[in-house]
Amino acid sequence: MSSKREEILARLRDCIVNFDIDGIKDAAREAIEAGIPAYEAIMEGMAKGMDIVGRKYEEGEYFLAELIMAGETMKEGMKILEPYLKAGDIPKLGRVVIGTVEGDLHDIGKNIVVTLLSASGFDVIDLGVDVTADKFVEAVKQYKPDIVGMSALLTTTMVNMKKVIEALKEAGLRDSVKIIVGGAPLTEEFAKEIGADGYAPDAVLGVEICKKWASTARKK
Ligand code: B12
Repeated sequence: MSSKREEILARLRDCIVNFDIDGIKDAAREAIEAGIPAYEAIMEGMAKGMDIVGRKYEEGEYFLAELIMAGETMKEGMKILEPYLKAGDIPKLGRVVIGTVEGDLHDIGKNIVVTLLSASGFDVIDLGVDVTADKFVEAVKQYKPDIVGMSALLTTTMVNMKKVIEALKEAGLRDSVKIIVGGAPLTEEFAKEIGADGYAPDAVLGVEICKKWASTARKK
């Protein structure tokens, strides 16, 4: 049983690293048939694969296309494993409310961030695109997230991130969340200027920052 378990978990991991969509479906089904809890198959199998993909991306061996393909492969595996997850099975790292800011319809990058955050164990509420400051404020009231993520791809819309932060301040909610921003035209300097807590030039580094925040929050 134990070696069979190891073999299936290794296959789940390798299928993510090699973007093997057919393979991941077979491996996910076999995991269930072999009695491996869905949670273990996700965290000890697929998520380990995503860690490797993230490292390869940082080292320049993989590029954006590979990140997207790994994310798609993970989604296919999740479709099979998710129905077997028991409520409360996954100890969540925290909750993230994320969206592309008002006036901006670009969501490819934001969606990668969403996929990687989910794969890392965050509970992610994706507000979609063209999200107004009011919608962000409402979502923070409703979902009480630990982190708010914002994406912008246009120089004309990145300024709307500041509006969201101001609106959160006005609603008395600013200090209840950490704020991370990203998107091609942004810089670390801009993020500081608007009062965000973090900025990342890519999804992998963004998730690392969120994980760091989650671990310091747990230590408190
Ligand atoms: C695809 C695309 C579109 C698609 C969007 C489809 C979609 N569903 O997203 C469509 C065709 C709709 C589009 C429309 C427009 N676009 Co356009 N588009 C692009 C393009 C080619 C690629 C963007 C992209 O997806 N990149 C790939 C993703 C993965 O990268 P990314 O978004 O940067 O995300 C990564 C990081 O930035 C980071 N990240 C992103 N968000 C976040 C959030 C957080 C919290 C964190 C931590 C990290 C993070 O992680 C991601 C992964 O590592 C870019 C050019 C370019 N090369 O960037 C132009 C570009 C962004 N568009 C541009 C323009 C001008 C427009 C239009 C105004 C064109 C027009 N005249 O109609 C419209 C605007 C529509 C609107 N209101 O939003 C300009 C912007 C110029 C500027 N500086 O403002 C660009 C730069 C093209 C150019 N060179 O002129 N576009």
